[in-house]
Order: sequence, then C-alpha cells, then structure tokens
Amino acid sequence: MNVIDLRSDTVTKPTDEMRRAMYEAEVGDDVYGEDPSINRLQERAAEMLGKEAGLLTASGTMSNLVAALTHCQRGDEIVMGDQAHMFWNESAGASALAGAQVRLVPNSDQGGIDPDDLSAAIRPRGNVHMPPTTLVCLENTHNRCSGGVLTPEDTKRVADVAHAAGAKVHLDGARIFNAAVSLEVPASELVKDVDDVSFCLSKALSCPVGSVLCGSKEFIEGALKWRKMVGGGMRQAGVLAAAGLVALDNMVERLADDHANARRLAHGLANINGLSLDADSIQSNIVIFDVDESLGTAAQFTSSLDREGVKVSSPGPKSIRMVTHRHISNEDVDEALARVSKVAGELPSTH
Ligand code: TLP
Repeated sequence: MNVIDLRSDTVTKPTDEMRRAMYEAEVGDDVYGEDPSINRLQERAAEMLGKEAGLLTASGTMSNLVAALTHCQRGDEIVMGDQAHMFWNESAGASALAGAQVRLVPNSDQGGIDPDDLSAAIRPRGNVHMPPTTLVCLENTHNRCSGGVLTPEDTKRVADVAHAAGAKVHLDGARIFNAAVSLEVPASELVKDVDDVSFCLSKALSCPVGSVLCGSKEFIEGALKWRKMVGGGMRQAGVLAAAGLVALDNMVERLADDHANARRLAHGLANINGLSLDADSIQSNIVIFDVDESLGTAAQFTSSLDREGVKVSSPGPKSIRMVTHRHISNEDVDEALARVSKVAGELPSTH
C-alpha cells in the first residue's frame, strides 16, 4: 500500500534540479558576507517581495524569532491572532527569548485580525504600568485557519492601525507564495504595508532547509546580529541557497496545482458523513475539518487513517489537517478520499 502523506508540505523533498544546483553551488563564508549563492538568494527574495534586503535563516521559527528580537525590547508587548503559529507552535520564543509579552486578539475564519480589536488591544506609550505595544504580527496564508489568505487590503487595514500607534508589523508569510498564487497578485503587493516578512523555502516550495526574512536595510542589519546570537550564522550555506534560487524561479507557479487538489480534497471530505468543513472556503493548500464525536476523537481517527496509509496531523481534539503538496497527485487525492470514507464508515459509533 502506498502511503499518502498529507501531514504537511514540509515533507516535500528537493527536486533533481535543486540537487544539481546544490552540488554546483558557489559558496563562501556567509558570516563574512562572502557566500555568493546566499547573497544572490537574499537579493532575489527581497526583490520579489519589494523589500530592500533579505536574510537567510535556518527555519521559519528562527525568522519569526529574529524578527521579534529585532523589533522588541524586553517588557514590550506583541499583539497577534489567537491562532497564530508564533503563539501555538514556536515554543514561546518571542516571550522566552525576546522577553516580550504576547497578547492575543481573535483571528477571523480566514486568519485575519479585526482592526478595531487591534486598536482596543494596543497599549498607550509612556505608562509605567503597561507594556508598550511595539509589534503586531500577521500570518498569510494562515496555517490554523485552513490556509486562509489575507488580501493586500486586509493587511493594510491592520498595518495602518499598528503604524498609527507607533508599532511595527511583522508578517509570518511562511506560505506567502501560496497566498500570491491563490489571489493571483505579486507577493510584493501582499507585503507592501508590513515592515518585514518571513517566508519559508522548505514548505510547498520543496527546498530541504531555509527561510528568508525580508525588510528594510536597517532592519536586516539589526536582524543579522540576532541571527548570529541564536546560532544562525551558517557559513557555506550557499548549498541551501542554491536550492532556494531554483525554488523562487521554478516552484511558485505550480502551487496552483496544490490548491486545486486541496479544493478537490475538501469537497470530497465534505461529502463524507461525520466530517464537517466549509469546502468552498479553501483558498490554498491546507484543509482542516472537524470529526463528529460519533466517529471518535481526532486522535482516534488519525490512528485509523494511519493504519490505512493516510498520514494527517491534528491541530485540535476534534480537528484534522491535511496539506496538499508536490508529492500529492490528483489520483492520490481520490485514493485518500476513498480511504477516509472507509475509515469513517468502519469506525464504531461511540453512542
Ligand atoms: N508549520 C509546520 C508545523 O509547525 C505546524 C507545518 O507543518 O505547517 N509559520 C507558519 C505559518 C508555519 O506553518 C510554520 C511551520 C512555521 C512558521 C515554522 O516554520 P519552520 O518549521 O521552518 O520552523
């Protein structure tokens, strides 16, 4: 039985072209700024995102942490959505290492933040009792909100409120190219109102490792020190950057296939008794659905799927996440749906 791995787009392996580029990559010591492949990747990433400069980091988590370290002082406050990856899945790095308190506002179903909620959450400066709000974080596409996409207007409305209060805006754009392909707008349009953006090479773009943080020259100069401090000065990492350059040239447009597969998957899942989701709302490559309690918990459902050769993840006690990616074909989607149907039909009712 072939295993259909829908746990994440992080499972994608480098393409043959990436492996060749990695083999042939020109490299140097990046801590001296002398790795030509890294320099090219950083310039190209910054250009694609309409920012002045870029910085290669080891991971999305490192980029988000470095952004918090660069923007915030100890005792500051960061406002983010209550479903933010930075809040749920990054080991509290912003609090533990940047020393900033995280304050949550509700995320909408698509992963946005209501500007009025943000406005109410922002703290006045100069009050010794209160942490100043120095950073607001957005996420596009939004992982825990089923890959929901923020439009340039959604982002601008939030950024305007943050900027008016003197706070910076960091965008966790781990999957920003999925958002760009979904909305058919250049990624630079989606990030023009944020101060900095991090995107991942190692997710749907299929690279083995790496993220790039992009922003103003001044911000990246500051970020360089923090990246070094957290152990992210990686020397001849041009072998990784070489794969990143291939990704930016050749792997972005194909994301539309993953999105079509996600929609097909979502519509199929919506037809299975006991599973619920709004299939029409799926905008990118992440599908999250709820499992009715008559089918058991999401953990039980996940184990049953695993036995049928379908790997998924479970972001909550009732919810399951499936992510489409380069190794998932149309046929895999149909086969996965058949296996899910079988499991849903077979599970004994708990009532
Ligand atoms: N997300 C992973 C898991 O951590 C859940 C995944 O499989 O989706 N921002 C966003 C929006 C992310 O989805 C992720 C990874 C990160 C940041 C962190 O990136 P890495 O894994 O490179 O540290």
